[in-house]
Order: sequence, then structure tokens, then C-alpha cells
Amino acid sequence: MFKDILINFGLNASDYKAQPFGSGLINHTYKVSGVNQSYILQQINNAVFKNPDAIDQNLALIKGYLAENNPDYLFVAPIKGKDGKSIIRYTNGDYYRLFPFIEGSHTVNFLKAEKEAYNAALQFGRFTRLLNNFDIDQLSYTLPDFHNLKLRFDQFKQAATHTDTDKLEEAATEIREAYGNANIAHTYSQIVKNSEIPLRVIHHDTKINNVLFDDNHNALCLVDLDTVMPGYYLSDVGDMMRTYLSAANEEEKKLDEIVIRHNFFKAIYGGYMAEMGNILTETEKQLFIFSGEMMIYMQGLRFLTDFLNNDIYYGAQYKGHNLMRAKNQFRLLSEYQKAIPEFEALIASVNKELL
Ligand code: GN1
Ligand code: MG
Repeated sequence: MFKDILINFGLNASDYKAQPFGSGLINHTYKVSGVNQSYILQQINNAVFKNPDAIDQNLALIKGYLAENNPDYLFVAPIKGKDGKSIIRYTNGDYYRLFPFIEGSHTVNFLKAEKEAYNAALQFGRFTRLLNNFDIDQLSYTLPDFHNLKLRFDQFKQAATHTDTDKLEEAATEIREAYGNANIAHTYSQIVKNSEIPLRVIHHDTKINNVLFDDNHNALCLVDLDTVMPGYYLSDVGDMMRTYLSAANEEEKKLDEIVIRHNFFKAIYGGYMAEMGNILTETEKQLFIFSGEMMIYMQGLRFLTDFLNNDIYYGAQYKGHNLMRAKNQFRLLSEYQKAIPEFEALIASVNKELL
């Protein structure tokens, strides 16, 4: 299989070795290593991304815009194959893409250094800033309603209504927590209904392993660009809060390990604002802390919904995996909410430093 796919890119498979790579939940990724150059080969999960060509078109438009306006920006776009397309449809119907491997880069799954949080936030902020004047109407929604919290809440309610009684019992606490925080979904709906904040070009998956670092904790570039599409900045900042603040990630079963690192909040704020501080509207800025609640709650709902729906989206490595992940996210949400006064004080102190 690799052989046929690599031929499309003018590569001879016998010169390369392919191994599974990374820890994404949705797409399958491999590193294709050669003597002089290595590549990242990725199979797009087209049960999730129903229109892979839309991804290709979005990335081509953005690549063109950045090449023209910011030629030094490192944008890791997929490589074009022999037919001029950077997405290959294999005979079995699967879609593949090939990216250059950035030498000297690595990904991080657990964030230890504050500097990495700052630099990652800076990179995500820079991306949106550089595309501030890009005409977002040109972009397709590669996953329609991806971060529509109202819809995610409705999907959870649907799942809770249709699941079996065993699951309802098993997840009773988390279902209660999901309803108990419904005000977050309500606030989101208000923001959208009143068009309080603008749509921007957003990455939509700012987990720390979607940033490539060098050995000095510098963020080199962003990867996993399939969900780049118009959205609210809350998505990107909120998902950083969700995945950078605690040293324990969403797979952690020992919930007491989920502890908020306030200095990492400061790093996210400082890094993102260094790029976006002059661009965000006052209303957007006021929602900075809300973004974390929104994204942590949404991820908790998504895992819980998937548990109730028999793991059809995320899959499960053990029984009750998605319920465990939901418990984890709801614990994180409650720790986050407790820390809000501290976050407010940190924002005030950073703003003062910037004056
Ligand atoms: C998925 O594929 P991956 O692991 O980068 C998901 C994100 C979730 C994340 C949770 C397309 O991202 O939205 O936040 O899992 N991506 C999609 O780990 O659903
Ligand atoms: Mg990923």
C-alpha cells in the first residue's frame, strides 16, 4: 500500500521505512524515513472529514496567501502529487497526504516547560494574526459545526435520552455535571446569537502535540491543519487552557493529579496576546477566561456523548474509556472554575506589565 501511495509523489518505497507516528485520535499518521529526507504520511479519517478535498482547498488558499504576504512563515502544507493534487485517493477509498518532515523537530505530549506554553500560544496567535486580512469567506467548513457548543449540548441530551439504562446509571454523576454546567452552553449561544465576536481563521485543535518544537523549546510551526477554518478565537485559546494548564492530560485516571498551574495560564495569556493583543476586540478580550470553560466543558460533553453512543467517534482502548475521559474533563472544569479569581488577577498583572 505505502508503495503505491509513495509512487504518486515520485518516491520509491524501497528507499523508505514507514512507522506509526504521533498520538492523534482521528487520523492515522506515519513517519516515512529516508536517508536524506523524511516525510509524514497521513490517512485522513473520512468518516469524520466527509469532504477531504475541502481541506486541500483551504490549505492551498492559505498557503498561497501566506507565501505572498509572509514568505518567511513556515507553513507545513501537504506536498503535491504527480497529478497536481496534494490528496491521494487510494483504490480502497482511503485518502492520504504527504508532508515534509521538519528535521530537528519533535512533538510534546506533556507540557513541562512554561516557555513551551508561551511559545505555542504565540504560534497559534501569530497564525490568526497573519491571516487577519485574509477573506475568510473563501474557506470551507471542513467540519461544519465543529465547535458549536449548543449543538454539542443537544447531541449529549439526545444520547442521554437514547442510551441504555446501564450506561445511564454508570454515567449518572457525569450526566448531572453536564446539566449542572449548562449555563456555559447558554452563554455560548448568547454570544453567537448576538454576533458579539467576529469569525477569524482559527486552527481549532491547539493541543500541545499539534505544535512542532526544537530542542530549545522554541515552537517551529503548527501541524494538524485539517480543522483550519473560520471560527471564534475562543476555540484556540480555550483548547490551550484545556490541554496546557494541567500536567495531567485527558487520559489521566488519577483525578487528583489534575492540578491547575497558574503560571501556565500566564504563559498562554502572554504568548497569545503578544500576537493578538492589538487585534482582539474588547468583547473578545473579556471572554478570555470563558474560553477555557467553553472548551473544557465541550470536550467533557463530547467524551460523555461518545460513551453514551458506544464509542462510535473516539473509539475506546478499555471499557468505560470515554466515561473516564469525561470524568477527567469535568474535574478539570471544576478546578478551572475554582481558579478564575486567580486568572483575573494574573490578567490584570500582565496587562499592567504591558502598559
Ligand atoms: C481529536 O485527532 P486529534 O487527536 O488531534 C479531535 C479534537 C479533540 C481531541 C481530543 C477532528 O483531535 O477535537 O479535542 O481529539 N479532533 C476531531 O483529544 O474531532
Ligand atoms: Mg492532532
